Amino acid sequence: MDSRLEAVRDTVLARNPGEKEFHQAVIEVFESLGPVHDRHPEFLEGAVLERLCEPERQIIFRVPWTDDAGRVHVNRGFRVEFNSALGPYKGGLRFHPSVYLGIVKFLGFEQIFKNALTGMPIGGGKGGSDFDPRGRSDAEIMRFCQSFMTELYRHIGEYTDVPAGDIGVGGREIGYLFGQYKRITNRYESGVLTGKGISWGGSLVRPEATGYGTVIFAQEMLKTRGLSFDGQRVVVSGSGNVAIHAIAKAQSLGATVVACSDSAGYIVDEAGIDVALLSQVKEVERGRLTDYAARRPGSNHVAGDSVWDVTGTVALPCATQNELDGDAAAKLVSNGLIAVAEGANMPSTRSAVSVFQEAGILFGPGKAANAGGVATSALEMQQNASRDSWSFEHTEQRLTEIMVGIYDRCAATADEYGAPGNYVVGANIGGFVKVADAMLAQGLI
Ligand code: NDP
Ligand code: 2IT
Repeated sequence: MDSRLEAVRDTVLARNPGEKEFHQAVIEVFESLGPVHDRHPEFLEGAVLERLCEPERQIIFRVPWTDDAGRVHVNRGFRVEFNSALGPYKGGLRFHPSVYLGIVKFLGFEQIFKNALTGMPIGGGKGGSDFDPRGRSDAEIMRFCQSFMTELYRHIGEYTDVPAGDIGVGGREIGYLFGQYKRITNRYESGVLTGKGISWGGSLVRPEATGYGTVIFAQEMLKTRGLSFDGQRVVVSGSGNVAIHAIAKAQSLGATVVACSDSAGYIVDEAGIDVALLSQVKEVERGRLTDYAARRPGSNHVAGDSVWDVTGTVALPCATQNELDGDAAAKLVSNGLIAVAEGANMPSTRSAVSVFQEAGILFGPGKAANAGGVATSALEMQQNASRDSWSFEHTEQRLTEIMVGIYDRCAATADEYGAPGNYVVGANIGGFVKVADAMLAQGLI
């Protein structure tokens, strides 16, 4: 890391003790930014990095709710409004027992650069709760969401902060959250949340957008080697929103997706994952991958072990942070890997990224490769602002253009800074310069 940035890094680490995922995300970005500060000394003089690492506002609140037996539970809610240089804070809500401030801040920090790369007018934020939705009834989910929004509503708005989904938050949760916001404020403010249902202000393609976008980004990388998805053997982690649509898109382009996972294990299906069955099991029935294996002849379920043990030419990590470490990366490389595109946020550890880069693997970092979700959220905001709704074809075309644009920006920026093919450098510098310029233009805020 550039020595001028080390002191800033040390201060950030000391001011935010115990937040290891936030530290990791900050260090990973700082490692790319030395050359930028040679060209732009005004960023150092304006203390842009110091300001960027300190969220504009952090909200932590109590979320009390009752289960179906009438027992009272208390969870913790978060919304970190990280940076509004480019637009209202924008980013998802995550409901998962692992959520604490360090996770929300890593996600919010990544979101600043990701959102800048989309070229859309959106700042960066993230939120969530340590609530565990697993095994909860719809009525329990609804009461939790209503309680969560009863505090959150005063901090958000279409021009202020626009949450959406992430792990554990999908269309059902956004519905309950929107209903409570409307009830408290007496406003039908469509643009306050994205990921809404299609009949009440949502956008076509938003459910598919992150997974589709990840595959589009991977396809652009493959083209540089004269390759496409046709004939690739793809391994995917996760089996939620991002994973399911990444699998569908990769297979529509001629790949065979032979494996996907959840937190209990993975399935191998050499004939190619049956997306309709996977969606039925995971999205409709909210079941487990063992249910898929039981109903799909020729597939098998492996409990416990890592999905990265499965041989593939393309890997799409679409589950969670730090799910792919250096050992897994080395195994994938020795098994013939060509490309990795991150559908999840920071799924590869720093040592995994080094292994991929040293082996010459095409590597698309999450803040670029998974930006299709938030970009389509911005398209949802556009439709809401103009009280319009676009066709699937038009919206998908816009998504494709945005993803190719993000790829081109990452590739061109990597070239410009003397690191051709290094999309980590391209994404970090491309996102940072845009936000830094806007921050300086807006004065000391
Ligand atoms: P879902 O809740 O729909 O699915 C999450 C999947 O990841 C599930 O298969 C889940 O398994 C698995 N998973 C979650 N946590 C863990 C864990 N600690 N260990 C192992 N597996 C885990 O979430 P999404 O698909 O929306 O999100 C997946 C990733 O994509 C996240 O990193 C998210 O931040 C990122 N992302 C999401 C976007 C979106 O639009 N939804 C946009 C951009 C990025 P199980 O069911 O067993 O918990
Ligand atoms: O990580 C992400 O980009 C998301 N979870 C989507 C955010 C959004 O506002 O659509």
